[in-house]
Amino acid sequence: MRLDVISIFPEYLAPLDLSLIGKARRDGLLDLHVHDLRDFAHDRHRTVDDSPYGGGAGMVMKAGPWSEAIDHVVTQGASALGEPAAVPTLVVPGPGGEPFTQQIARELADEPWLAFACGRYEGIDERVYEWAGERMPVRVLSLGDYVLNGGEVAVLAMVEAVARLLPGVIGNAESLVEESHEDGLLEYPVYTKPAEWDGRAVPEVLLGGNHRAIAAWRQEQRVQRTAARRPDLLPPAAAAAGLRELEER
Ligand code: 6GU
Repeated sequence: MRLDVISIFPEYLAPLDLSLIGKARRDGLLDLHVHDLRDFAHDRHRTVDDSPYGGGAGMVMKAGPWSEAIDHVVTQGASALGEPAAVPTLVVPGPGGEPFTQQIARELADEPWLAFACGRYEGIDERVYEWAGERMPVRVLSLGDYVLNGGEVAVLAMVEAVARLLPGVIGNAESLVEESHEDGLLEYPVYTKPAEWDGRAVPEVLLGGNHRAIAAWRQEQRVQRTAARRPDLLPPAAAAAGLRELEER
């Protein structure tokens, strides 16, 4: 998979050299390119922002540098892929986007080429979204209902969520299946040695070898935990039943 990231803080993406993502890059599974938006601003101060039409607080990112940067990414990427007509899916992280979920991570993991546009300040001139949308698929995606200073941290999260789904990135593919959000429930609690720690015992069922009993216990724990922490993930009746059971303990 090819990944391009455009940012005014390219150094913010340095963690993508580390851990599993760094290894995936060195193994040739991920071809990641980070671009400095300011390279596409042509005045002496390399200006990428200006005051908003209509007034208001903060600054808005200018359309010109963004269209040039995206054009550069498209041209360079298409040539590197040997497909002159190829375009990336453009992902624009922002608090006003569609919620980024495991389902969307799976969809993005099926794409051969993603480009991320990291906005800062009050956002990017709206005409960039229109212009890009006439040339490539565009997805505006949010990590959740809170505000970050820019898209860079969101890109770190999204790239990690997507890259770990690519074949070969995670050694043990089974660990991908039994995970929170893969089937709509949160993960069950896990324990390791010692069997007693701080006067706290590991649940008895896990110490015996009854695999059916263990699977049943884990599934019940997943429902309980989802009802307690994320009732929004359950059908209303299941959420209510799960909570009743919790209260009865
Ligand atoms: Cl994706 N970007 C920014 N700037 N803030 C956010 C976000 C994204 N998701 C939640 N808050």
